[in-house]
Amino acid sequence: DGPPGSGTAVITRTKTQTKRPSMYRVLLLNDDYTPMEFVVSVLKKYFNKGPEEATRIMLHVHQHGVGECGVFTYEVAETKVTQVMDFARKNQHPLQCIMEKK
Ligand code: TYC
Repeated sequence: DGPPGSGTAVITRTKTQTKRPSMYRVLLLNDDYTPMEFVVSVLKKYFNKGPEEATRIMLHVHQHGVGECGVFTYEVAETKVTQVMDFARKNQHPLQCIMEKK
């Protein structure tokens, strides 16, 4: 409570703890037309994967329909999706890149 008889309340403590940000998976989707080498190049260029990891992820997407490129905060995930979609469109490939909340 505040000063006696004032009819006011005083906030004595605000929340100090910082919340951890929500994390988002960035996924690649399979299609029948995007060349395998192009998908590998995307994983190297935008997700900092080496050649072996990039190939492993690409083959997983090719065989299972979808695969994870990485997990990021919202803004970073959104930027990756935009960059990959712009790069695919520029090269006239139908590759789809999406994000989903973990
Ligand atoms: N399925 C494609 C092919 O056979 C390769 C491919 C892999 C395409 C992964 C998209 O996200 C993808 N050329």
